[in-house]
Amino acid sequence: MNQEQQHTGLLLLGVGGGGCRLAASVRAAYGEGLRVLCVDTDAQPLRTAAGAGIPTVLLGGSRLSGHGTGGDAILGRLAAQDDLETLCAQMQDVRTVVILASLGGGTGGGATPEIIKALHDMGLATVCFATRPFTFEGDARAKLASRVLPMIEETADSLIVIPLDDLFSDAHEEMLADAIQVAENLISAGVTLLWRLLTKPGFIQLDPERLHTMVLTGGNARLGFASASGADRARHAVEALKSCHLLRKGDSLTKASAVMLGILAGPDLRLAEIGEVMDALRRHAKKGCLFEMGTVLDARYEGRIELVALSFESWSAAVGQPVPAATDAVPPSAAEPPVADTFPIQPGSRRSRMKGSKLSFGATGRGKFRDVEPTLHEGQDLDVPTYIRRGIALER
Ligand SMILES: Nc1nc2c(ncn2[C@@H]2O[C@H](COP(=O)(O)OP(=O)(O)OP(=O)(O)O)[C@@H](O)[C@H]2O)c(=O)[nH]1
Ligand SMILES: [Mg+2]
Repeated sequence: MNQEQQHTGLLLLGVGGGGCRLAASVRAAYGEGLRVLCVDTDAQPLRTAAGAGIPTVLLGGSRLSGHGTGGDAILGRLAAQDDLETLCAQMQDVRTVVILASLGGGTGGGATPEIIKALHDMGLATVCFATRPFTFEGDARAKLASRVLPMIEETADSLIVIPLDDLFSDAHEEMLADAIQVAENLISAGVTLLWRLLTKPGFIQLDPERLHTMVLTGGNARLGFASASGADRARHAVEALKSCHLLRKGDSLTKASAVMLGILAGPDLRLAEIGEVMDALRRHAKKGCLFEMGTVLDARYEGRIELVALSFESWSAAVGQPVPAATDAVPPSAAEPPVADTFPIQPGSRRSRMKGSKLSFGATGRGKFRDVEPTLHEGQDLDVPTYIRRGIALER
């Protein structure tokens, strides 16, 4: 681990195929200074990540032999429980974990809530960026994502949901076969910029400590970004940010209780332009909204201004993101039990952490899932992570 990585206490964690590809792409854009870890049930994406010098942890190797879950979120969850100990051992000097997961598959959907819960129980702050599948991927993936989101929300300090449909409409592209690639590039640009704001000296630097505080107090957020060049670029960039689908066309900014804004530009960025951006956003936001701002100056952005915003507001994945209506609705059946039933988790909520209580797994409440029957398998309660069941002490 190099000094830059150690200093920030930040770790980027990719979970599942999509999450790992995103993490690798942020790392490629950012460079060596970014501390990243990729975890998956499928050995193939991990080999690719390892080839790029990224540390990896294979989940559930003993049960899945490195072949992935084939879309089974229960297997994803069990696989995560099998290897939580190895994963948590990678957290030395880490204070805040930024998780990237693409929901819709078995690993991103099943393993992510388990992992976040374990990190939370270690006392780490967690920020989860989760993509929701494109509508064209079908109803089953959309439903799986919708059921997992409340579980992540319950345990993560901050959840940032990125509906791929919205992202794609911001990209102003036709639906193309490479839609996922376009989406991936955009998300990785947003996360890279956020990371650079936190770690690279700019005109005004955001520090990881503030992010840490903001995610603990701010809760859920939406991510938005926009760019503009030419005359009047500051005004155009703000207008573009305000019309960004990911920020609900400005609605999210209006409702935000806190906004973390990054300005990426070339050395030609003028002070007046920073003022113009901030004034316009302050006018747009509600009274008393807290703003944190940082800049990254990079010669490659000469002539351009890029804005990335994390807009913290109160919303719930459970109620705010309805499942798209099924066209060929299938009645609920034993073939598809609700995920909340099949893998109830015992989250320590961010609220209980805010009270300063250090939680152990046994002491945490079951949150929204408290009335759900435990998942018993060969006499063991699978809702209890493996490292607790086996009495393994984790290094803190
Ligand atoms: N960013 C990105 N997202 C992807 C990619 N492929 C799939 N996705 C998205 O990620 C969702 C989950 O797919 P995967 O990441 O392949 O699934 P997984 O988490 O690895 O789970 P399993 O393979 O089922 O164990 C999909 O529904 C897509 O929305 C990709 O190449 N890049
Ligand atoms: Mg996979």
